[in-house]
Amino acid sequence: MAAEPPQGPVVLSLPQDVLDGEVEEPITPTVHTDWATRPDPAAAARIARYLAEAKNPIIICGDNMALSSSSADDVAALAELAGCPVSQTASRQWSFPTNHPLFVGPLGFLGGVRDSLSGHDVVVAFGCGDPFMPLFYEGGSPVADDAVFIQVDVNPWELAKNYPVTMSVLADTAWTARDVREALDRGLTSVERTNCEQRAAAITQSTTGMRSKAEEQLHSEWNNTPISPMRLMAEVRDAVPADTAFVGAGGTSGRAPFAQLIELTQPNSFFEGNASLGFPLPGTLGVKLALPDRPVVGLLREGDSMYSIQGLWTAVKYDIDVTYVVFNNASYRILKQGMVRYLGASERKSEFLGMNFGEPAIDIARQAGVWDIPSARIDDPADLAVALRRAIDHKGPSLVDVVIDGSYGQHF
Ligand SMILES: Cc1ncc(C[n+]2csc(CCOP(=O)(O)OP(=O)(O)O)c2C)c(N)n1
Ligand SMILES: [Mg+2]
Repeated sequence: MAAEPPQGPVVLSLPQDVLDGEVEEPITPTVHTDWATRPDPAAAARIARYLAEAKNPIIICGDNMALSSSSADDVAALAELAGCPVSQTASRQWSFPTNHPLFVGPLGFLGGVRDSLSGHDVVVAFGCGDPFMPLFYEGGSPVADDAVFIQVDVNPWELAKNYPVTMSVLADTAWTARDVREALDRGLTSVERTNCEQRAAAITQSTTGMRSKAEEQLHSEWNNTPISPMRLMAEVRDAVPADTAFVGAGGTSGRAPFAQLIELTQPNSFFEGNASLGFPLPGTLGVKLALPDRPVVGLLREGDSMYSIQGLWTAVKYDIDVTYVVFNNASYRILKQGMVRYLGASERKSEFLGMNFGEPAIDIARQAGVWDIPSARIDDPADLAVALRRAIDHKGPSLVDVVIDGSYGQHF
């Protein structure tokens, strides 16, 4: 059961008398089910037809793509032929190369999913589980009523469950992307092929523009004090080795800079864990244990870190070689943004109650110092590069706690 989709933790609960009992049982080896299934050719051909006739299609990637190692390449090849932008659900890991010219970034998070999908007449979700998880209820489906919505997943649990779908396909995401691409290639008329090529060129132009806008923003905020989250993310980007896996994205302050600046080029490079507080700090240790040959960097946030601060002890106890960078905005910033989004900016007439940490400061570097983890608290942008370099070079756990600009209106 644990080895079949969706995989993940399984709890076996045994009563005490069973635990105390003795049995004579032969131990039989485990045989893992080969679960990768190819889609029905008719289903693949139908998806291909929808894509061929679409005016403005979009592909959404999700966690379950990670269960088939070639999904990212296969979905990319399909998107290139179909002239399709590729987005990503707000989820635990990202399964598409973020430097791909057709990658347009993740779906809206604080309730902006409908905005992200507006104008798209064909939406194909690959391995997304529940594809839409906005923080705030948006009412109904974010897919337009007259749009085609197709779910493809290896796990049937969320297929056709919460939103009206045109098609739902239970199959391996890599196989499906490959078969749909082949069917599309066979079936495209020359006019359709030209439309696809023109769309791909237009999307590439737009994502190139988005990237240079991000670089401009970075440039304009470079010398800001307090430190701009854009600068911190860029310094992280420039300091880490190319095969680094990231855990967390530095909370609300880091989320947009992460999407704009960090290039994830291989699978298993990002584990967001954005939903439940307390995951990224110990999660970084878990990812390092699972990927011992890769550098692992936890992009923490200070509020979240306080939910599982004892993970620092575990890091020292087992000498786990990870680097932590804390996006310390001294606040529960997401709660401020959530209130503004929910009630509207005009409703905000007083201070945000209980959302600024104030004194005593949440000083994660001092927390790390308790167990002699090499750590630094940085508030001068000029000190960032050296501190990050030192932390990354250190063998064993290390931490850089960065005091950043926590103003709530930007970087989301
Ligand atoms: C276990 C748990 N408790 C409470 C929440 C509600 N919650 C979500 S985000 C947040 C504040 C996060 O603050 P911080 O980690 O500093 O990140 P920031 O928003 O400042 O980037 C809270 C209290 C939650 N998601 N999970
Ligand atoms: Mg915070």
